[in-house]
Amino acid sequence: MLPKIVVLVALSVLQLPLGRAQDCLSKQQVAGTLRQVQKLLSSHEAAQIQNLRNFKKQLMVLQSTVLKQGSKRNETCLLPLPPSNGRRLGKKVAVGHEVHFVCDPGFQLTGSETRMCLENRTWSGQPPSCKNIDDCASSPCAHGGTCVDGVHRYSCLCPSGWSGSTCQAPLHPYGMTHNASSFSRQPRCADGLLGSRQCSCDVGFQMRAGGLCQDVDECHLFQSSRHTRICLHECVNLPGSYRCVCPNGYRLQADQNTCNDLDECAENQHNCSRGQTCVNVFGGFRCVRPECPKAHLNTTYVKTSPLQCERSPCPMDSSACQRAAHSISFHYLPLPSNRSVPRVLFKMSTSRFVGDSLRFAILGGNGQGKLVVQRSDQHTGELVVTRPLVGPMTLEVDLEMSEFARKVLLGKHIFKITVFVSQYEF
Ligand SMILES: [Ca+2]
Ligand SMILES: [Ca+2]
Repeated sequence: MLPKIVVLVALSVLQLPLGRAQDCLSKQQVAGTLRQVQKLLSSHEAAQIQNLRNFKKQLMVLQSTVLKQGSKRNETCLLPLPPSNGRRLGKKVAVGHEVHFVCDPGFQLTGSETRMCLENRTWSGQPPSCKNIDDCASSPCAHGGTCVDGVHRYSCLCPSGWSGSTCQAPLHPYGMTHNASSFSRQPRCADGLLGSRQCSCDVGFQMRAGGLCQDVDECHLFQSSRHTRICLHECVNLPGSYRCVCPNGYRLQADQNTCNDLDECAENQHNCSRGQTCVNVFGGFRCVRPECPKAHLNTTYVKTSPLQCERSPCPMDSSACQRAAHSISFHYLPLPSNRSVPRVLFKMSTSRFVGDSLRFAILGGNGQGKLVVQRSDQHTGELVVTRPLVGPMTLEVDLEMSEFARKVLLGKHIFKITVFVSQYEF
């Protein structure tokens, strides 16, 4: 707008002297008028530049005021949490700043890798999460084995008769690859000095009638008797030797004849889901997720750990709630089959004993007649197996421990015991 006004003013000034010039203005007069107009234009130009400068200054002042106000109001976003199994890079949370996310090895990021703090004080993009890369996606376990996904690895739970990292190896490989003729072979013979001929058999073979070397069947010879048996579990005869084999869930030890339980929980070879607890048992594992009792007669329980429930505070007038157990804990005990008895399976005590006596009792379960509870000292009770338990079987028993002071009940605790008895005696 300003330049237009300036031009209009200039023209109107110019028009007056020019009008008169048509009558009688001298050349000098015209030149003087033009000089005046030039001066006028120059002064307008200077004023214009000054106006623009002032305008610029005001704009800068306004900008800095806005920025100052912004920082005063602390325009930041709340620092986002890193995803589980991942990390957050960057800590600046002011508007316009970015944070980045990366996942641990073996995990894949979904959501936004980079998020920016926006004007409205929220983060751009989607919250990131790190998902375990499914190492089982390629179905690597052969012969119907169950694949268990791990971090950057997988393991296979093999069906009966198969072993190996991908269940590729038959448990009785030698029995399959050796036919009957492998068990007899020609002797090694050498001519003696006086025309005699001496023959001998390889280790593990013995000379039979007809001059052939026949394999010694170590399994048949020794395995059948309890006193001479050479393998803890199964014996497989081989040409010139033998081999011990363990059932599924066990590992053959370095001595080549005993079998030890494989701890699937410790070695992460289980398929328990995230909310379950893995319990190692002899020859296998179990996935458990015990539940607290449902609310009943003003009594409610909350889970304080995967294997523990605590009673919520009782309403003032509820005596049923006051009498209920303060806490319930879950215990899982693995036991080989047919162990000698009597045998103490479990001991119970209280860490905060304030009364003068403790009482122990079996409340219920299917272990009656095989399990008893008794006091071992003033502060300890124990669960004892009194009859041999032949597996596979699962026994459940609920034990109650009550604390008294001058015959007044102070509190109760319930131990819910599950005994997993294995199929084998090891
Ligand atoms: Ca043999
Ligand atoms: Ca096991």
